[in-house]
Amino acid sequence: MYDVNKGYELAKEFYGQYGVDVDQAISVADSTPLSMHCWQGDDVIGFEKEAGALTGGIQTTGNYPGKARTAEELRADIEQAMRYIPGELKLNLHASYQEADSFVDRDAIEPKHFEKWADWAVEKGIGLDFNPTYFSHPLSENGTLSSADENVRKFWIEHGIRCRRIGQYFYERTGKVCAINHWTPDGDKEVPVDTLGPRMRLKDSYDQVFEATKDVTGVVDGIESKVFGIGAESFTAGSHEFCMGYVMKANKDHIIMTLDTGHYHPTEVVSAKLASVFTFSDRVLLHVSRPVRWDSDHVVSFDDETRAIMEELVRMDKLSKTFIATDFFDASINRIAAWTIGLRNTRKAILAALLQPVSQMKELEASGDVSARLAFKEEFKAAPFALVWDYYCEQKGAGKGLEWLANVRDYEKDVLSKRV
Ligand code: RNT
Ligand code: ZN
Repeated sequence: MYDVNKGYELAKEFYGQYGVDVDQAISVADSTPLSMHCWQGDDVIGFEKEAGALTGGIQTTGNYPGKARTAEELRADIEQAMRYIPGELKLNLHASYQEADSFVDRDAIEPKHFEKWADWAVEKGIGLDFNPTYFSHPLSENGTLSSADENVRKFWIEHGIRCRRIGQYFYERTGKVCAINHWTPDGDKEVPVDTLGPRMRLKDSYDQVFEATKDVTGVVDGIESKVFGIGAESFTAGSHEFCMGYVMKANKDHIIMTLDTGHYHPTEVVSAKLASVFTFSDRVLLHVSRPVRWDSDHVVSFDDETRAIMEELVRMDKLSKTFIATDFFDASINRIAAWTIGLRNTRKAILAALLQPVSQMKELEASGDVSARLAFKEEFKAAPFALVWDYYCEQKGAGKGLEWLANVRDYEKDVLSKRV
């Protein structure tokens, strides 16, 4: 039987050689909130009474049996996954996950339609984050906040306003700041002749949303850009330059950038952007995902880029200034396994980044010893952080290694497979 304590002791000796405090690393990794996205559990469909297909240029692929069909089922599945994800969590909801008794359109949603989610979060002692759903709706087919149709634009502005009020409600119920993420799919299959008009309207719409809700407290707003979506390959109103420009010009504490790891050209990486953003902004919202050749939203992997992002945040001392949210949707595997793997990887990357002698590495760099800098960076790629990870997971009751897999299989057999 593998003894995690032995591994932990050995790892402590290893890291001790470099002055790295293992317990401190565990404690910081553990208390860094991760916002777990609800939409992995039902393929981004939600519970509106007239829910239609997923639109907006994003796509889930796969037809793995057992997806949640009701909010009760989704909460039960989230609870399952949460058992195997150690550390502080929040739940990230989309407006389309409302629980009104009868159909309530997006421009009419109110806090009461999310009361059951709030009750559940309070009972679990976790925070809630939120997202306006500017897609998968009959009025979202030709643009939302950037639409040239003033009635359509008004509808979505009202949706944004309603969402900020619901964000405040979540803050009041949970006592934790609600991070709201604004992402619009607005774009075009071809490059439009007028590329400025949609941007001016998008800017005006955000201005109106924020102006109408300037009394709202306990909310921060991420503005998420994207390079392109399916069907809108040539033009995106909310491009990176647009969103960065909007956030910087707004110059308000609560308006920040959202960087989604799948939303850039394939050779661009978010890890290389963070320091520039933090030069001009105090906080950032991250959507951790895994783009495979495009914004495919694969389950987060413990890969070089995820690790590089967490290393950047740790080295800049910006972990506590970053709202870290996951954003992926894989319908080809057990959805609870997807959550567990993706969220564990995200947390593991944070821990691995913390288990490095950052101040010593900074000193070497400052003294011009770039050979040692490279030697250190390379050495810690294969340091025994997995031993610390296993110990931590066991301490938290989340199960070391792959222990969670048997439980997820049991739940699939007992619960998921019965959903038809
Ligand atoms: C889409 C964006 C957006 C969505 C969620 C569901 O490309 O990443 O964040 O994934 O809002
Ligand atoms: Zn995203």
